[in-house]
This record gives sequence, structure tokens and C-alpha cells, in this order.
Amino acid sequence: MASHIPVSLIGVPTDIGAGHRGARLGPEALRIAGLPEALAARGVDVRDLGNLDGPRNPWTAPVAGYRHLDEVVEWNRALMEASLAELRAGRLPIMLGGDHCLGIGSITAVARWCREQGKDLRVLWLDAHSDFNTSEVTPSGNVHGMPVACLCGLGPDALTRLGGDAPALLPSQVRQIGIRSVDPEEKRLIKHHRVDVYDMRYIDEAGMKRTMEAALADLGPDTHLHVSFDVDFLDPSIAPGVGTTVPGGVNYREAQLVMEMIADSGRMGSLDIVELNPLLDTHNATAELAVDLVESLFGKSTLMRD
Ligand code: 4U7
Ligand code: MN
Ligand code: MN
Ligand code: MN
Repeated sequence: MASHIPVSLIGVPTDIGAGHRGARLGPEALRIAGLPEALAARGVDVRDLGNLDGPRNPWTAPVAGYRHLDEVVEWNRALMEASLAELRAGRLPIMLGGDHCLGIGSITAVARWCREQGKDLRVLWLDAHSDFNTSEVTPSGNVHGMPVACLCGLGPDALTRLGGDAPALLPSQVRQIGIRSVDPEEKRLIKHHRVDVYDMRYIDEAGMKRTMEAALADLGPDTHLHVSFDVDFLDPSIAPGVGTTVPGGVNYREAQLVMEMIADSGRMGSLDIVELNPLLDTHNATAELAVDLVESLFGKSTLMRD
């Protein structure tokens, strides 16, 4: 069995950046679906740190293009500190979301740590959405539609400078996979900043194998791979438990291949599992599927390759 660096689970029970409430229940649903036990069964030394604490969701309208900005900042600051502590302790943090605004804190921590270590960073953004909106162009004000822009320096100082320096990331460090819903002005920004997007059309034409080969090309020996897994990446027919379903997503076999190829790269150093909304799920099936895919990320093969 492959050896793994030790893992720390960090629950972040909030839907502060989302347009539906319920992602705050994601961490418990993932635990009940057996995530800690599944990792332990892979031979992983796993420590569940429990849940972070933070402000409640006031469920108010956007102010100057942002909903709940102060609360979003507070949750992300707590997560950044918790993740950075685990990385510095030589552990692989898995953030159990929570909505995707938490990618800001999670990835800011990883970017800081990579800078400390002199490592290159690449982010795989598995999502139906590009999450590259800004307060000027967002149709919703929901910050879960803005984390990639914030990480690339477009956003309020309180989020872009969470780790001190801005930007945390360059667009050239990001690969987005599974994209099929981008707002019109967001598309303009994505093109302007040259984010590398492997959308569903690309996946249809090239197939998932070639898509992942491209997304994982040119990893250096010292590249830290961060995987940000928004569950709406998956087709809603297999993953109904998300607030923002978009038809035409990644199917079960494609998703397994994505995870297996990431595992084969041997480079994953941190992971987010976000946007799972157990209130919209059917008998926790989406959480169980997420756990199944995480097992593949940690080297469980459905084929005869162990
Ligand atoms: B997720 C949206 F308008 N683009 O900004 C927005 F379509 O983290 C959706 O990927 C964002 O789930 C989805 O509100 C954010 C919308
Ligand atoms: Mn997302
Ligand atoms: Mn999404
Ligand atoms: Mn969503």
C-alpha cells in the first residue's frame, strides 16, 4: 500500500458564502459517510480536528456587491490559520466544507506555506463554475462565486490580503476542470486573466484522460498540488446534494479517473471538499460518493493496480 503523509480533517460548518443554506452541515455528513474510517483503511494516519467555530449566517442581502463579507472574512481567517498550522506540522489538511468561499482561506494558507518552503503550487479547481466573479459583476453577491478571483488578487483587501501578500496565486497556477456555468462578465475576466479552463466541451472532445494529462503536465518534483473539489463538478444525476446543480457534469467513471490520475501524480498536498448540502441530498448518497472519490485520491484503485 502506498505510504501517505498524515492527514488532518478540518470541518468548517458554514454556508456563509452560498446562495442556499445547508452546506454548514457538510462536515457532519462527510463524517457520517465514513470519511475518517475510509482514510484509515487506506493506511492513512488521520486526525479529525473537529469543526472550526465562526459567526452565524445572518442571511442578509448583498452590500456593495457582497453578502456577509465580514463573516466570510472571519471564517476564512480562522481556516487559514488552522490549515497553515497543519501544513507546518507536516500534515495534509483536508477541509470539510462548507461552501466554496472557504477556498480563499484554505488556498491562501497553502500558498503561504509553499512560499515558506520554496515549493511551486498548482491548484486543480474541480467545479461546474469558474468562481471568478467580483463585486462589480457578480449576479448574486455570494462570495462562493468569487474565490478564484480573490486568490488572484481581484477582490476586497480583507480577502485578497488574508495571508499578507496579494495575490496568493497567479492565474497560471490554476487549472479548472468540469466548467459549464460561467456568467457573462465572469467569462470576460477569465479570458482576460488567461485562466486555464478545461470545460465540459473540452472533456467531451479530448476525453478525461487527455484532459487530466494536460492539467497535470509539467509538475516539478517539488510541486505542491492543491485539489479544490466542489461537489457540483459531478453530474447532478449522481450528486444531487448541492445547491447549484448544473446539468451535463462529470460522470462516475470520469470522476474516478480524475481522482486516480491525481493520486498517480503523487503530488497532492492539500484538499478541499466543498458545497455538499445534505438538506438537498438523498440519503447521504452525495456524501458517500464524495468519500468514494476521496478513497481514489488516496490510491484506492477500482482496477487491478494495487
Ligand atoms: B460555487 C454564480 F451566478 N456564478 O456567482 C454566482 F451562477 O462555489 C454561481 O462554484 C456561483 O458553487 C457558484 O452566484 C459557486 C451564479
Ligand atoms: Mn465552486
Ligand atoms: Mn460550483
Ligand atoms: Mn455551489
